[in-house]
Amino acid sequence: MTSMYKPPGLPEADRCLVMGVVNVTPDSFSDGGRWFDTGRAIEHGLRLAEEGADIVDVGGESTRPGAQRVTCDEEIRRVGPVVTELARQGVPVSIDTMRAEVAGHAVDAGALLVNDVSGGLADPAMARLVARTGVAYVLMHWRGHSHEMENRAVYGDVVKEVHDELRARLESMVDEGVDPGQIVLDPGLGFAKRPENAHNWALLAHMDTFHALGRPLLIAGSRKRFLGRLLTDPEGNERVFTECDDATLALTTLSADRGAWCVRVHNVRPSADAVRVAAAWNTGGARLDQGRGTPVGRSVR
Ligand code: PMM
Repeated sequence: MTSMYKPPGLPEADRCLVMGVVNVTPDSFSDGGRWFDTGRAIEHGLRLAEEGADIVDVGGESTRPGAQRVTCDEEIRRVGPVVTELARQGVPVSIDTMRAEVAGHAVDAGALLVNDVSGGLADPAMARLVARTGVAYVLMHWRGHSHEMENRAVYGDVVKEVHDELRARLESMVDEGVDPGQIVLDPGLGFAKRPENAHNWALLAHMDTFHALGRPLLIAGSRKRFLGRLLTDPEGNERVFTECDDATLALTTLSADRGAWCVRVHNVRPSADAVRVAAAWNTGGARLDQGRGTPVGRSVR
């Protein structure tokens, strides 16, 4: 099953897309510090595109639980040159930001997608920016900034509440002039969701509920703590995130099979293969028979 929706300006494929992550930060969940240098971040983004990323997501602010915010100027300093250079080299770029000003800079520099983990709640100017530019927009379920999200992870029925809150945000963005066709929804795995309460698994088990909102879905569980928690060893030690890429791959395969529009991952190549396997399986190889295939990677230089 593949998603039937095509947000504007983004790559099209008859399969789930893969978004590769470049965190230009010293302190992210899962790869903090490794690409905190403009040159290395650009090289990494190019490598992810060559490994099969359909979109490269560039972020300059960590959203790990407890993280403090960076200033807007610092965020622009981190992501600006990376977005500019990747876009110049033909890579489809997404900007991971909660700030309209950063998003505006990135769109001017060639970003095709604004990935806002706050779903428009952190910056009241975001909806206007998205409406004015017509850029594709990921609206994620969010209940507050990193320092407060743990306390807000309280649910009676997590699936219903996340669904209702996403729908309310979707309606609010549309009221502010955004075309619904621009919007991709994301249940926000790990954001105000507690790994010990199975919130994340409940959301994944009910993807059909989120499909019913009528928009493409982005699933971003790569290396998140609920995977490490699931893989706790007999001594009670959670699996560290660096050892969660096989579990992430399983998540990609299942998400693609359940109709996700895109998965966001740190280790691109295995997921790029998996989405092709899922598509071939679900079409009985129909597209392969037509000789079109689904080539991995792109020449970007
Ligand atoms: N998670 C992180 C960052 N950006 N964007 C979307 N749309 N959805 C997510 O769940 C999401 C995101 C945090 O993960 P990282 O710091 O390991 O990249």
